[in-house]
Amino acid sequence: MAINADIFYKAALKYTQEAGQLIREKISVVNKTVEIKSCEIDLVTETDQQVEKLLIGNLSKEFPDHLFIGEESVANGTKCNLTDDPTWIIDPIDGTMNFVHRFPHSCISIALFINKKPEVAIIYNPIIEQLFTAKRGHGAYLNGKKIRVSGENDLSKALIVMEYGTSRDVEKLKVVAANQDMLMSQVHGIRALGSAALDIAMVAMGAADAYFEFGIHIWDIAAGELMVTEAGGVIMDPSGGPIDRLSRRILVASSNSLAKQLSEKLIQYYPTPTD
Ligand code: LIP
Repeated sequence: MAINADIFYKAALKYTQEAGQLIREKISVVNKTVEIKSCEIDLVTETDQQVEKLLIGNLSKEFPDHLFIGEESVANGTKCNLTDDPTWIIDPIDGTMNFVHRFPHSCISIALFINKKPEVAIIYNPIIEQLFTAKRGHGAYLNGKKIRVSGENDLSKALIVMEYGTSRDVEKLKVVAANQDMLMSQVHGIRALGSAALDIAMVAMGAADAYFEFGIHIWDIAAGELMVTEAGGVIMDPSGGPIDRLSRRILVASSNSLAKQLSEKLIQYYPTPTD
């Protein structure tokens, strides 16, 4: 039976724009109150908690039978389990470290999965007003304008996005640095925005050609998956195999050929559930 995503999309858009107001109000606060999560560079602020509460509170009222996977709810002990049931996957502030530093690249990332497939996705940076939206089968948009990936298929002409992440694990940092060194002399350039959702959105809009990371969580990439595929791009495991959304590993690219070239060169890292 075809899913009428419009109702879900309209509700998600309304509450995401409302939550965006909270972020706009709080970003300029100089000494924000932060709590440390898994390590001293994995932080959470009051605003992360407030945005997640606002989204889950309102969406669960409108759709009482829907389930939720939220970054902060999972941090507080809720199970992270994707079933066939309608499930909203939420990162209230993707790019929390940026938010803490007032670096204007943070966003709300929200996606609705039904039968383990993304149907609706929104990535909203309320600070510089970038609203990325997608509905399955209806394309991807930035501020209402249709977006497409670059289609780049030559690694030597590619702009690559990669991140260091929130882990101080020595082995992981060695692999990230080695990949950066290896790529530096072979591509047009390397960038890091500090937000997986915005990194993927850059590929979806054709502003970058590929992004990969080890150590992200399903809430960092859930909306980005539909955004980049509706914009004509590809998503997979960094080794070139199919994506496993709970593996904490991702590669997206503007073409299959570019993804293949990149995955064949990458030094692989397999995060444990806790690192
Ligand atoms: C962030 C990710 C980013 C990663 C950071 C952090 P958060 O998510 O979006 O890609 O490099 O370490 O995990 O914690 O800001 O929601």
